[in-house]
Amino acid sequence: MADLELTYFDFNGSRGDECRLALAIAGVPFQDNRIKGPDWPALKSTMPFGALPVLDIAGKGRLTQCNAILSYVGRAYGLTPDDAWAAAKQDEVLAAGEELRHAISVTLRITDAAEKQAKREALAQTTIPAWGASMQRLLGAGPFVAGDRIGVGDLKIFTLVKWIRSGALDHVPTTVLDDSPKVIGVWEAVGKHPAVVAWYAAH
Ligand SMILES: N[C@@H](CCC(=O)N[C@@H](CS)C(=O)NCC(=O)O)C(=O)O
Repeated sequence: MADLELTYFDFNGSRGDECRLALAIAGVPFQDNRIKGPDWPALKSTMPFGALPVLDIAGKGRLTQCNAILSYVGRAYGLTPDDAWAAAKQDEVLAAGEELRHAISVTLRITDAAEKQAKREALAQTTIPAWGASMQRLLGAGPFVAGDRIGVGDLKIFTLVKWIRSGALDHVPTTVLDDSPKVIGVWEAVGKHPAVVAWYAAH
């Protein structure tokens, strides 16, 4: 077993991808286990919370919950500031990011087209821009949450903005966060980070 094994689904996005990016930016070698959809039902019951991502750490054990994984990687490998206040500001972004992700994710399971459209329009008109405005108020001069040093909070913002701007969410305009330019700025800065460019070139 590798010292670190990150297990997630076989696509470049969401909760597992931000953990992969953290490890890649930190320059830590890890086994990148990518689970194909058909293999998931048999694996699900073997996961502590029946969900991914999970990080297996040699000599320690198995860690679940994307924010806990990001916090661990950040603290162990230099992507969370040493200062307690600055570290808590990263945690704040992680938690706020999961709130938005949850609000969007529940609409993925709606099967009634009219209901889905109504819920997505509410996200587009209220939930997402309000989240963007709140996040914008948290951010300073940038380009990253902590200034000129990338941290795990930036990866949370990056994967969320990437998802929203991908056009994958019907009834949610890709421009929905454009009134929050500092949030968009974090997405742009992470996307240009050399380690992120190199990671996506290889995956
Ligand atoms: N609270 C968990 C949520 C994990 C989660 O819901 N993961 C999704 C993928 S992003 C999953 O495993 N879905 C498959 C399933 O629940 O069967 C976290 O933050 O990691």
